Amino acid sequence: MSTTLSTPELFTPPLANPVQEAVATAVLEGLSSTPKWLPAWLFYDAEGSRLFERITTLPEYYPTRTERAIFAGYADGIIDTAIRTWQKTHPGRTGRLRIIELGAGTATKTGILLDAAVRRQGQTEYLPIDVSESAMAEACASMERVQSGVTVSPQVANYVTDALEIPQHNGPTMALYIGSSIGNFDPEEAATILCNLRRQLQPGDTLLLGTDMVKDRRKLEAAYNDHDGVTEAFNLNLLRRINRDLRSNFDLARYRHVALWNEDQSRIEMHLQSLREQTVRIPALNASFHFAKGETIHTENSYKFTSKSIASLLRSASYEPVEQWTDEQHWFAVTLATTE
Ligand code: AVI
Repeated sequence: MSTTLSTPELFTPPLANPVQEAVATAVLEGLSSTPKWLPAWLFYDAEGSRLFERITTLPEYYPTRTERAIFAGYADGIIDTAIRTWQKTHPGRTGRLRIIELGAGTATKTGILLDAAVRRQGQTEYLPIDVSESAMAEACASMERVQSGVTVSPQVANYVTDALEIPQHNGPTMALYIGSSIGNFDPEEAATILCNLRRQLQPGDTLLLGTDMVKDRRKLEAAYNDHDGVTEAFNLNLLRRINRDLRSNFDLARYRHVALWNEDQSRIEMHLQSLREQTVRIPALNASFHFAKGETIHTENSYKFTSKSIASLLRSASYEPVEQWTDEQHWFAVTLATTE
């Protein structure tokens, strides 16, 4: 007996674009695993990015405003320390500080540091590096609108998977990786990202790393279980995105958002839990996935740090911590580290 690929059961129409192809690969791998998981980058379609922006303004979600307050309080000191660190390895030399950023910055947070650099040295070069061309265009437009004295040179690149290529510079470079974005990667992936960046930096250059800190479980869990349900919508939107990109039929009402502190791993875990036994068909993968009642899809890790774990992550990627700034309650930390 022969089967033909044109039967409705077996024919899978091709996907329209490379992003959908990447979604298909990730979903096939994650939902075929035990336990099931999905990578956190899937959150960030247009709606997911909008929901994340809302999360950063929620009363329970303290990281964004705490980091912003640290920048507001210490920006001049941060810029000064970065310049002095470089001067130690380049005695007698001068040069303008250049700021690069992994991820497209936002005018509000990164702008505070750029303002301080402009106050200190005048015209300042800023190079944001982001995988999303549209996020970059938006960030550049808002940055140039509000920021005089800043020259923006954007680069589109995937700094997680690819080696970076940053242009040479005659003077100090400070690389920003802020917002506790590093916390969404497992420790080995986090070290790889920082190592890739390290290869592009020169002796005396610096990395400014923003990290959310370990704290009371209730405070942590509240930040990921907000009263208005925005984080719940952000988590569930991942299924809506898969439905759209892969023509599947996830019923969002049959899953619930779960966010819990895992003390052993020092991370908040987000999951989507199946409220009943069910099978979901994903036509673009020509596959079906079975869910037991109570089974979960692990959708995100958000690692939380201590000063000690920050130092050991930095050292594992060949950086040496220079100075750390934090808020009164030690909820968030901003650490400057050098390549030597
Ligand atoms: C982007 N990232 C640092 C956020 C975090 O806190 O891990 C993503 C997020 N997930 C749920 N709320 C916010």
